[in-house]
Amino acid sequence: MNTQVCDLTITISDSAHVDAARRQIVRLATEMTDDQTLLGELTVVVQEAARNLLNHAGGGDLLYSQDESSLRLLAVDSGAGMNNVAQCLSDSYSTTGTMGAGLGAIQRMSDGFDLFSQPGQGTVLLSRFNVPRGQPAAREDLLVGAVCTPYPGEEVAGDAWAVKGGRFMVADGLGHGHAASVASQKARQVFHDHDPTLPIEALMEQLHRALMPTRGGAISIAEILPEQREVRFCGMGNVAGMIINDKSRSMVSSNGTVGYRIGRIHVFSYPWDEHSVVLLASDGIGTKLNLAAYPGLYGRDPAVIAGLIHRDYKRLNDDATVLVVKCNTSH
Ligand SMILES: [Mn+2]
Repeated sequence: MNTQVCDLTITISDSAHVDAARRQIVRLATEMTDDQTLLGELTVVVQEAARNLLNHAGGGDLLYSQDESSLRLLAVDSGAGMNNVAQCLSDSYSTTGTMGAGLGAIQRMSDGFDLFSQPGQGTVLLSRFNVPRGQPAAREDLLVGAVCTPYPGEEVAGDAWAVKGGRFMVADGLGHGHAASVASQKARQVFHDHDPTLPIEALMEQLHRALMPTRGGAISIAEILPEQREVRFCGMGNVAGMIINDKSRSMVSSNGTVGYRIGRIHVFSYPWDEHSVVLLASDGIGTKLNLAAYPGLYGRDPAVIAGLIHRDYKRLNDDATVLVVKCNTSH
C-alpha cells in the first residue's frame, strides 16, 4: 500500500447526499483511472452503500481514500446492524423491499470486500478497487488500513499518515486547520522520501529538522520486523502506539514537539508475531479502547478495524487518525 493522496468524509443523512457523494467520489477516481468499467462499478457501489446508510441505518459516513494502486470506500454507521450477514449479502434479501440487493452487488463488484456488523451497534463496510483492475493487488505481507478526518468544520486535516515498506507513521500537526496540515504534510513527504536503510531514530531526527519551519507536531513511527519478530517504536508527543496480541499494551513515547523541541530520541522494541495488531492513533482518538467489546474484529480487514475504532472513539474536537497494521494471513 502507498501513501494516501486523499481522505474524504461525506456524511449521508439525506437522499440529496447520495447523488452528491457519488459525483464527488467518481470525479476524484477519474484522477486515478480512466477504466470505464471500474468507474461504472464504483458509481454503483457508492450509490448502493450510501442508500444502505440512509435506508437501513438512518444515516452514516462514507470515508473515501485513493492512491495510485487502489480506491477504498468505507461505509460506517451506528444503526441497527445485521443479525445475519450472510442473509443480508444474498441478493434476494431486503429489509426495506427496495435496495437490499445493494450489499450483494457491492460485494460482487469490489476487488476487496469486508464488513463488521453487530446487531444494535451498526456496521462498517469496506469496498476496494484495485488500480489497474486486471491484475490482483500485490501480495503484501502486512496489510494496512487507516482513517484520517479533519477537525469538524475544517477543510483539511491537521493529521497525516504514511506507509513505506514495513514502516508506518502518524503525524499530528499542532492545533488544527491549514497550519497544522502544513506541518503534518511536510512530515508525510519526508517519510515518503526517506532512505529506508536509515534507522528510525535518524528518521525522527530528519523529521525534526524538516518541520522546523512549520509549527511542528507529534509523530509516531512503528517499524515491523517480521523475521526478528519485533516491532520498533519511536514516538515523540501524543500519537499513541499500541500492540495487541493476547493482551494489548501501549508503546512508550517521549515528550516533545517535532520541529520545535525534542529531547533524546528513544526507540523501544516489543515482541511481535503474525497474530499481532499494531495501531497508531492521534489524540483525536480516545485512548481507553475497549476492543474486547467487538468479538471477531481482529479477523477483519485493517481498514474495517480502523473505521470501527474511528467511529466509536473519535473525539469531536480534534483531527482524528487511526492506522492499523496486521499480518496478511491469506497466503
Ligand atoms: Mn490532535
